[in-house]
Amino acid sequence: MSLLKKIYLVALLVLCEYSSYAQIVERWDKSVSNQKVDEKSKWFQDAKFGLFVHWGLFAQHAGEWKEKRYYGISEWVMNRGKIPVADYRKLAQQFNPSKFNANEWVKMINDAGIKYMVITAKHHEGFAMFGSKASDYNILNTPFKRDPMKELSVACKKGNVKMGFYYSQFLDWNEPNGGGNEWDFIEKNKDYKAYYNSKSIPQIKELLSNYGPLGLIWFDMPGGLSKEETQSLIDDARKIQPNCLLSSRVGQGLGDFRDFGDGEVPSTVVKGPWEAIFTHNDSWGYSKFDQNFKTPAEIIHLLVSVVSKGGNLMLNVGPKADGTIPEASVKCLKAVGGWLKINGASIYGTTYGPIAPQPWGVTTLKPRKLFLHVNKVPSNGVLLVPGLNVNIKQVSLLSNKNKLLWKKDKNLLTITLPTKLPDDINTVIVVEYDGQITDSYLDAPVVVSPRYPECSLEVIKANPSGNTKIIPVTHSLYFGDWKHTTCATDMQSPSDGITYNVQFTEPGDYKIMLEYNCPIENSKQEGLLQVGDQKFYFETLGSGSYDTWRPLMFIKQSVAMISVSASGVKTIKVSPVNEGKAELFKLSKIIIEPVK
Ligand code: H79
Repeated sequence: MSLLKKIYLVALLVLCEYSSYAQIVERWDKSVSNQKVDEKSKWFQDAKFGLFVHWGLFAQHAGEWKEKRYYGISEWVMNRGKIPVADYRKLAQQFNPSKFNANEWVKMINDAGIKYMVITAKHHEGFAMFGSKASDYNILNTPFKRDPMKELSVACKKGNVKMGFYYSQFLDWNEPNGGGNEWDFIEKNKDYKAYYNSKSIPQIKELLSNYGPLGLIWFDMPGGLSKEETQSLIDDARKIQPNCLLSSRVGQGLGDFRDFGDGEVPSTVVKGPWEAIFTHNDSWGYSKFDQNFKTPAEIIHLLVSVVSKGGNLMLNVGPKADGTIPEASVKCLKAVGGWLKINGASIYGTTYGPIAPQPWGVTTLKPRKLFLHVNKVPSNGVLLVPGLNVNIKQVSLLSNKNKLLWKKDKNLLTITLPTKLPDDINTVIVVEYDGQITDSYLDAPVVVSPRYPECSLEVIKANPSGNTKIIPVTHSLYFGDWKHTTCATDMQSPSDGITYNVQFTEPGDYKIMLEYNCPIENSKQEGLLQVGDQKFYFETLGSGSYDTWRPLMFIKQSVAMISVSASGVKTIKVSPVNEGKAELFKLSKIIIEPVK
């Protein structure tokens, strides 16, 4: 098998591993409400916000090797550049993060409202960022000579931050028997078990033995072990620290909490402990060539969206080789912390929101308290909250406790917002109630209101028919910086398609657009949009091919103008007209825009 083909196969396997959540998350899972919180993972489920830290020798090259700039994830440069072990190891001779200060990091974490930190003890490059007897390729043998993991574990304990270690258990490009390096070593000579026994398992034991109680070990990229062997690795870890959680990437379907793909939020509520991992920019390790940092508003919206589905957000920063954290990340974390200081009650210790996402935002829940996260303000200042079959006691702003006017008609709560909301990014409203809210997340129609510039019907809320699949489509922009878009795919014959129930809150005229990806060669096929019994035929346009290694380009096509004469529920359906040579398109959403 050619090397290229092999890389491609590995990539496919990895992508499958990373984006297979469609198989494991039952869509709109009705049993979610009976979620049982395991005592051991309670702290994790309550924490909601973690800091991921990717720090290693890759911070020293920072994406640049021999005057070549590598765009994309910097921690993979050794692999990408096929850098010989002997050359790469020289980085260790210069590594001296003299500005590193564990207490400053923990202060930043505390100020950001972050409850746990997971730092790379060893990434795929093989270098241990801790003092290790199992391998001399470790930070004590650099000019730095200190063990930053020790310093961090002490500082975290003082600052009440749970500490966790990332450990890449299979890939190790420094070792002849480790996974991944086939430019220095010959694959057929590798003895993965020998690697596990001589380095990986001993180092995992060192981490569990020498740094006090750990919140979790974050494994990544499983390989080389059977289910029994993986279980035995887990048993060994449990013997040392029974309460330490292990990430699902330990492999073989095992582990205590679930991680999705890098940079992926599942499209719906997911039961049990889970985490979405995102990096602040596109690279995990520090890169000199990545300025694509998310703004505080983007992070707050991401956090709220993840928490409303029942998960944690673990946000990554990449410290530099001098031990400092990039200014953009420090500033952003501070701003997010400012928001959490005021609105933390609507995040920590909550469970997923029972109300389906609305045009204004999402919800989170505590017993007798429903939190409304208002990301977008309706133009008439009137907020509609459907699906509330409970007695409302009081509605108020979380930040200043000001009471708001409200009325309830059947299950629809109407709230009058003040002219100026306390927070432009996300204002939280507390609805206090009696009784048990029914989970309308599962079957509520998608709400369309003319009081917003546009309403998106995300495909996850559609019912697929025939062979249609609703799955995350994965691609990367530069190299390994995965992005995931949930799409309706495999609509190839008239019996395939997706249907929505859409609740129009008011009569009016609306423009309907489809957002999709369609390779030029598959374009010019006919599709049909049905709104109630009105039919709108259209021909697909080409937006560029789908390729995992390139940006996924979407096109917006306007296919209908409709007049809604009364508020109420309508069905909207999209399907191919003919038996196609290929799928109609990858549909990401239907956009409904009030005509102004
Ligand atoms: O630590 C960060 C990444 O370095 C790590 N996970 C996050 C948390 C990670 N390791 N592997 N992967 C993510 C997925 C690997 C995908 C691959 Fe590829 C596809 C390996 C080979 C082809 C990405 C693209 C890396 C090289 C090309």
